[in-house]
Amino acid sequence: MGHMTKAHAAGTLTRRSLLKASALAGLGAVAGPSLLLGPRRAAAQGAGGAILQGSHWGPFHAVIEDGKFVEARSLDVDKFPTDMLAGIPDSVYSDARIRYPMVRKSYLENGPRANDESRGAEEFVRVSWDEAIDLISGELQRVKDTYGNEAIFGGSYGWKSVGKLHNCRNLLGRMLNLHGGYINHTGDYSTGASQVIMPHVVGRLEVYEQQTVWPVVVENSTLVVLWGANPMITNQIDWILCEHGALEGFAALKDKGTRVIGIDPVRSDSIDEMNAEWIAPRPQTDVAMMLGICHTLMSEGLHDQDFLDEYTVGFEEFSAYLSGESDGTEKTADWASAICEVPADTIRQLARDFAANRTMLMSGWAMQRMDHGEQAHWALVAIASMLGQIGLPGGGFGLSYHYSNGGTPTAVAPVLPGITATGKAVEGAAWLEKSGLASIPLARIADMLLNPGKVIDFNGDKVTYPDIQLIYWVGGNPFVHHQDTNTLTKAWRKPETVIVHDMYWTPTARHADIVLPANTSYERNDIEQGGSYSLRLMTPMRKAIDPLYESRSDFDIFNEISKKLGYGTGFDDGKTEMEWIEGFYDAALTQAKARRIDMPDFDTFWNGEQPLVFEPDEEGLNYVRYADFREEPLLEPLGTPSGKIELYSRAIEAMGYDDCPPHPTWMEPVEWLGQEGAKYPLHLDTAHPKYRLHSQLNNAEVLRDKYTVSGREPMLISPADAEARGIADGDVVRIFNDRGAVLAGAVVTDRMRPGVVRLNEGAWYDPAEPGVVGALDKYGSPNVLAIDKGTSKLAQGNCGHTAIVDVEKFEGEAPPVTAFTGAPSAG
Ligand SMILES: Nc1nc2c(c(=O)[nH]1)N[C@H]1C(S)=C(S)[C@@H](COP(=O)(O)OP(=O)(O)OC[C@H]3O[C@@H](n4cnc5c(=O)[nH]c(N)nc54)[C@H](O)[C@@H]3O)O[C@H]1N2
Ligand SMILES: Nc1nc2c(c(=O)[nH]1)N[C@H]1C(S)=C(S)[C@@H](COP(=O)(O)OP(=O)(O)OC[C@H]3O[C@@H](n4cnc5c(=O)[nH]c(N)nc54)[C@H](O)[C@@H]3O)O[C@H]1N2
Ligand SMILES: [Mo]
Repeated sequence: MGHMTKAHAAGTLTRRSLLKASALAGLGAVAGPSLLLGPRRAAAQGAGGAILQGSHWGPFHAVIEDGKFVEARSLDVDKFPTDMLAGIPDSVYSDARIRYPMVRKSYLENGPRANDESRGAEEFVRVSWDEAIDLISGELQRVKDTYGNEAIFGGSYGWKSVGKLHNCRNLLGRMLNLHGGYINHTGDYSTGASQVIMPHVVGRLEVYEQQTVWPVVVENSTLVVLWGANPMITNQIDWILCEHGALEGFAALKDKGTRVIGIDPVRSDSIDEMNAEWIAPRPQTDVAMMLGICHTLMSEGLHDQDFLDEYTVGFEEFSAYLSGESDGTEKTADWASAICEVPADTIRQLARDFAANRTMLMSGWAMQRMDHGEQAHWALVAIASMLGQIGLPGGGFGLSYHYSNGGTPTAVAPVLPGITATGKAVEGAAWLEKSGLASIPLARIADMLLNPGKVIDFNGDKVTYPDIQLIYWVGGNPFVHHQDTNTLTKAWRKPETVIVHDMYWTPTARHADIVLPANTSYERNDIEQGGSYSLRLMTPMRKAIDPLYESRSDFDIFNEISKKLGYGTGFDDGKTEMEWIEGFYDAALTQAKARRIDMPDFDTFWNGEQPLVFEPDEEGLNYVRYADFREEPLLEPLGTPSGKIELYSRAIEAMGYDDCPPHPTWMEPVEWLGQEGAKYPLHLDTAHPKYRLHSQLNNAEVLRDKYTVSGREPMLISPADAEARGIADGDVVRIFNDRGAVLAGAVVTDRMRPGVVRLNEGAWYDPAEPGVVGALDKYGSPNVLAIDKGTSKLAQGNCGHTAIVDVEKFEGEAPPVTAFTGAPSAG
């Protein structure tokens, strides 16, 4: 078959349906002027004018005028290019760009530990590259000699940039492994709770796996539920290159007129776009609502006992909990309603509708990014098990329809290898590579820094915190992504040295001792594949412009440090950038040959004007998740101890955790709106932003112009809550709780359930008094307000969505935002 022909159009998708979808107001996913509605542009300009590149936002042509990168122009293979492309050139040239190697003044003058309270506050001094490399290699050696490698934290979590070679996190790990090792992290902020509990429940990670594909959903599902998912927005990006296939899927679903229900305290862009029925539970109470649905299914005899008998274990224990036999409380719809504030009749009707239809329960991840977050997806699996549609076309549940375009049919394509942290090839998913001496659950980082030697529970194990003296961070932004910024500010003072590479003066870079300017992926050569599940695309990422100022690639920086430390060619294996890239391609080519997949030679690929496009075969087009297990439960058992879906887990029971019982259970979060004597009246929803990838592109002014209010991050609030506080649309407001306070700009909108305000994650922390614990954040980073607590002893995931707050109109003159102005000093 031909694998490099035109992009595959999923299922019943037609060009007409795309046009229709794109013309609809409110579809955040459909980009502006360049797309669909007008005549297509010529695919590529002449050589030098437009250079094929790639990003988390999709492949694009970097349009170069007079040596300047002026436009990231979408390609025809991308049917739903994102508005965020417009922010790419803008961010590259933004004032926030780090220009030179920089060292905090007193650190440079007095050495490690110098005046560490001024981290984040003090000015930086420019140094030469030679000085910077000397300083860092000397410091890595000193810390190793003095404290051992266990004192070096290289866990460095974050979204970096795409590219198989310039994978800065793996490059950091590679350098530190040469140097004897480091402390790594385990888990991530995305699915911290779910990725730990799902293996106990269904024997797989689940959250990062292919979904029943879109053509099958469109054809078979008669009811689709977006349960705490905003796929129109969150599918704009991919962990690797984005190909936006799920947006084609949703367009086809809409075209068909399939019924969609959205369960979310916010009427999201996706709910609007899909014309979905909106059900708005009180935040953090979905587990109770799910139990009410399970109870209704059971009491009305709508559950599939045959499925439960054959494919699950533990329904007996779980049903004893539903009936109240085990704990004295019957989990009726009325019981659930009192907690989640969705009318009991609605809960009962949902149960009946789920049972009467071929129902696909699509869940996002916010629900597990909160206290006791393990329970939500377990309870969802319980509903799906009782419905008995798991493994049927268009039925069951899916935990990745909103992420990296899950459900886009998997193409027949080779897998590109990439640079590894250990220097060894990685079996299976590359991000699961084990590297380093030990790992801590990453959302416990502040706790780790503050409490060396402390022992915590984690998924049946004990983890002892190391005593960290050196932090090395590349490709992540903890001063934005980690919960409770003020505690982090305190914790961050603890190590003797903090080193950061970034392209931009992020809040994290500002809190370092040594800051190095990385170049962007548009200033170096690389190669990448996309999407994560579909493997539909492969593209060269050809250097589009020369590195700005004195920026260098992380590869070159770590290579120099490694050489300085005496590791010779241990880091680069004696190969150049282009030799590495060609090597990755050739490995893919070898796989392709063995599988009879057409692929051109490297030169043809590298000089191509368009990405390679791979097509799915019949198997890919018809994939139904769990169909194999349903057909052959004995031959295709799940990876759980019983081989079946576990609605009761003996393994979890054996751990004996009070905050993670052995079956899906409602437990009150540490703080929530229904709490007796709740100290603050509003819940803070910190969902993912429409015009950013977390904090990336916050420094792009063209995008900020679309969403900021008075130059600040927008805070969405219901008309009732705004009126009660005398807040008008456009006002500067102060959002606060015991953990801190931020300014933001009010957007008064009926999209918000009363009692809930939204401030998106990823907003750059902008302290009015830099480095000071408790400083007012002038721009609006929600993590100043979110709690720093593990979801439970099982997963220790983050609780970014656990925060109650109050809001008031900010009186007086609001201090100007300075987060995006660049170095906090000359240079
Ligand atoms: N309250 C709350 N908090 C949350 C969330 C939430 O929902 N609510 N979501 C969480 C989730 S799911 C996630 S994944 C995290 C995201 O947290 P992060 O992954 O830390 O967020 P990013 O903004 O993507 O940070 C990536 C950083 O890497 C830099 N970078 C990019 N490419 C390169 C490179 O080649 N070299 C170097 N040296 N640097 C590079 C970018 O400039 C940027 O500063 O946030 C989490 N935090
Ligand atoms: N544009 C864009 N896309 C992204 C990202 C980005 O930063 N920008 N980040 C990517 C990453 S790393 C990740 S992990 C994923 C994140 O994917 P998700 O975690 O699924 O995304 P969120 O936006 O945090 O939350 C999804 C929806 O859940 C709702 N929600 C919040 N609390 C509750 C609740 O208590 N109950 C219910 N029922 N719903 C609730 C939110 O209002 C939101 O509409 O997105 C990815 N995609
Ligand atoms: Mo994430």
